[in-house]
Amino acid sequence: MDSSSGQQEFDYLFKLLMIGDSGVGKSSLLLCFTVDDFQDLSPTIGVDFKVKYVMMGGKKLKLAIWDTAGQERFRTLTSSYYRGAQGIIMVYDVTRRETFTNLSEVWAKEVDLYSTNPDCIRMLVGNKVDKEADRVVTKKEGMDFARECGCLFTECSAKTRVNVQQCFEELILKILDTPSLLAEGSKGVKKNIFKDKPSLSDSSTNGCC
Ligand SMILES: Nc1nc2c(ncn2[C@@H]2O[C@H](COP(=O)(O)OP(=O)(O)OP(=O)(O)O)[C@@H](O)[C@H]2O)c(=O)[nH]1
Ligand SMILES: [Mg+2]
Repeated sequence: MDSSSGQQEFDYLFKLLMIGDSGVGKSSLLLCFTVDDFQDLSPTIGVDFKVKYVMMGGKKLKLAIWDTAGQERFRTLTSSYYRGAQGIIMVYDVTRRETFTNLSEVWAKEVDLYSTNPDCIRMLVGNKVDKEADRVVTKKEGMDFARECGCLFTECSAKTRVNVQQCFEELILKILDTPSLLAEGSKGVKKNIFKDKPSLSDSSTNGCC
């Protein structure tokens, strides 16, 4: 997957959303994917987003990736960002079981309630596999839950970068393979993606609301 940050031309615009409990590493995964960096980040306040341009399947793609706060006090705000997402990444921490059980208790329910796109591709991600000694959720448990929900699945580490690029790549390839999502992401309807948030600049590389 080739990428560059200065491009403005693109064939498709895809909206991706990251959800999951606070501290599971959503912002860290996004930082790793967009700028190949790892830092000790503060909890996200409200919603953040980043834009990344990639070349995949011979197409130029503009990815608008929304990174929501996992803290419960932001839940009402973040629920509005599910609208129009073509891909949703649900993250848990393999060393904290409650972040895994909350997938069915909280996050899958949020997706059912707020996602407007029936064909939206969902990816389940078990993060922090670098902390193998502290692992409490097995890979099989993750795979079984993903199968139950009809999600893609991967385990990765934002710290060591293992599987992070592949995670996003697999999700995007699946979106590219879904005609209804491809149609939505085509240039003709790109404005719809930002329709509900008119104050955000289309040319920003990141921002916060
Ligand atoms: N060891 C390890 N630590 C990680 C990994 N990913 C994130 N962390 C750490 O986990 C903490 C939380 O990471 P964040 O990316 O801020 O988590 P978040 O899901 O965005 O949290 P909220 O914004 O509150 O929803 C930070 O201290 C990160 O450095 C990882 O793969 N391995
Ligand atoms: Mg965050």
